[in-house]
Amino acid sequence: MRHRVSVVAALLLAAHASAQQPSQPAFTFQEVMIPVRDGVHLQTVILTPTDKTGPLPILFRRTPYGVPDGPLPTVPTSFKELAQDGYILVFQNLRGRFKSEGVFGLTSQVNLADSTSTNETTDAYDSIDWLVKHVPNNGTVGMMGVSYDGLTTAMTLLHPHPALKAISEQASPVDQWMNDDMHRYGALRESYAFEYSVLEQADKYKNTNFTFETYDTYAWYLALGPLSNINARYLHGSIPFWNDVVAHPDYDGFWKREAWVSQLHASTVPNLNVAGFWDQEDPWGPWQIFRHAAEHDPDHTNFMVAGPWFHGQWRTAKADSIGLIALGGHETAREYRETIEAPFFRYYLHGQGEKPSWRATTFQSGANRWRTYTEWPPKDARATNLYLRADGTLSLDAPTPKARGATYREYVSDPAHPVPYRRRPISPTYPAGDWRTWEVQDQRYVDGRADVLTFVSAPLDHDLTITGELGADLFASTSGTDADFVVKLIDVYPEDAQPNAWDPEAGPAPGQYARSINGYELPIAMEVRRGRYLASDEHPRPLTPNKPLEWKIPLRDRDHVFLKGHRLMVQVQSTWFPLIDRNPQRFVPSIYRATAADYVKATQRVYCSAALPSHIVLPVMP
Ligand code: PG9
Repeated sequence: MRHRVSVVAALLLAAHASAQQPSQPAFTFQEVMIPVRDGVHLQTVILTPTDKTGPLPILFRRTPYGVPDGPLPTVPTSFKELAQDGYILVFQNLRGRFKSEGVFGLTSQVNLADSTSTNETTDAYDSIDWLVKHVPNNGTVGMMGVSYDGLTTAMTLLHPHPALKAISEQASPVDQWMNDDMHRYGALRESYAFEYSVLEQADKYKNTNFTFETYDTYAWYLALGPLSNINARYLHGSIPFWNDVVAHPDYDGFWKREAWVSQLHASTVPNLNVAGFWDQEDPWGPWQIFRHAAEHDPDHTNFMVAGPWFHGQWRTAKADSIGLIALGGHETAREYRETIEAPFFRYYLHGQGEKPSWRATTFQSGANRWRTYTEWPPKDARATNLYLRADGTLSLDAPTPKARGATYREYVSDPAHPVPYRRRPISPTYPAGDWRTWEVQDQRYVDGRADVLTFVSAPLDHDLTITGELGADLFASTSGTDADFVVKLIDVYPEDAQPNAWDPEAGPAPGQYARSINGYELPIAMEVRRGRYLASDEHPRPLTPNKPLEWKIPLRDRDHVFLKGHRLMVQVQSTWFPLIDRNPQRFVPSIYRATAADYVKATQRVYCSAALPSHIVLPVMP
């Protein structure tokens, strides 16, 4: 198959359930070209299970990554739990991808006022209309998918076809300037935005992995210099989405139109939103869809599930760990599919079983247990400030005006030596590599760098549970006129969290020492903010050198237990490269037109005084 090796395509690509080759394929195969309202035809594959009779629901997925090119011999692992109930699987390439006609815009714009315009909402509507008329079915259609396929699923909420009875959007982005794949509050996700644009727009007929000249992509991005060199040296204006990114640095009409979720104000179709707490691509969108749909949800059809997962990990065979972090013997992916996803579609598409009684279900990390909530965030969570102290400690006590000593900590941020966002060498984003689990990487690799501030608490004398939305409230200044601040909240494991796995006489085998969680610094929440957008997303402004400002940095929804004996840590830094492009630290009208001379060192201060008390806001459960 032509898919990129990605969890996005895992529904099809996952290891097959059975090692034995069955005598007949699990699904029959049919390829059709479905016409939509503007006459474009979309390449669509219909897979009908061979072990079921009678009218079945259709489960539809719309993707830019390619569809199966033949019958599936066995049931894919990630679909096993659903397959027991029986679904006709339909896969469609988005307009402009592979054999689908039209142009692939890599866009989420929807103009509901113009019924003649086409977009992912109308293409889904027209395709469902065709499917229910041409494929024998039980009168119900469901949609589901991860990431781009989650986006095309979620966008049906804006104008659903009447036959669409349930969807599960999983890791769908909703506003690519605010968060998820392409930016974080206007700070460009350089490596992702660039490599993804190439992946999907270099060649209509395949997913294209950019070829780097250096083994370590950190070195490639650093040698690249200013971002304008991407077009000048490599793309030459050939990738439309990249051109859009660099033409629209600020939150202008282009990005606001892309933010399709701003048009969603009700739960229009029963929807199971799924998010990963360590999703390295789209951790934020599902929570926004959940909140927007909750604005009007009288029948309670809007649900949220979140777990300890990287992007799409809930579609892998087990997910009994993420990186080195074990999940208490739970096979979280299988358990999710068996006890949540399959019953959800069974209820809405087969009319069997019961509607979920909860609003949100999470797999709570640290404690490693499933939790259900009748409301999210739970009301009993109490906002609690964790203060950054000038002596490098963290404390629940605010600094007092009488406290003596330093009132801030400072470091020099140098764009010529940016902090790597994960340990070097950094593999390309696609295919494979270490991208999927970088968000759980042990942060000891930057601890002690002169341009990373570390604050750490005493060991906890009781478990500390945080459930709900977190945020950082930094008081910080820069000697420059623009700056980034990155905040990380970290769970520090005790030095003796687990017994050594080796014989004390023989010592560890090569590589084994680093595979322990003793002293591990596990990121729980990380985010960046860019100074030019502190006052306005639409109209960037220079910062006043050395003037302390309040930097509110949202750290998203979480459900984690810091166990007794663990310590909390906060790290603050001003580069996170090449995940986030380097801020020149000198204000320029557009960073995408900055020259090499614009990138300058700056001294950053983080204040820890009674008047300027930098802190993290934790939703602490009683
Ligand atoms: N994170 C990918 C994506 C989704 C939507 C838009 C752009 C990129 C994906 O994995 O599909």
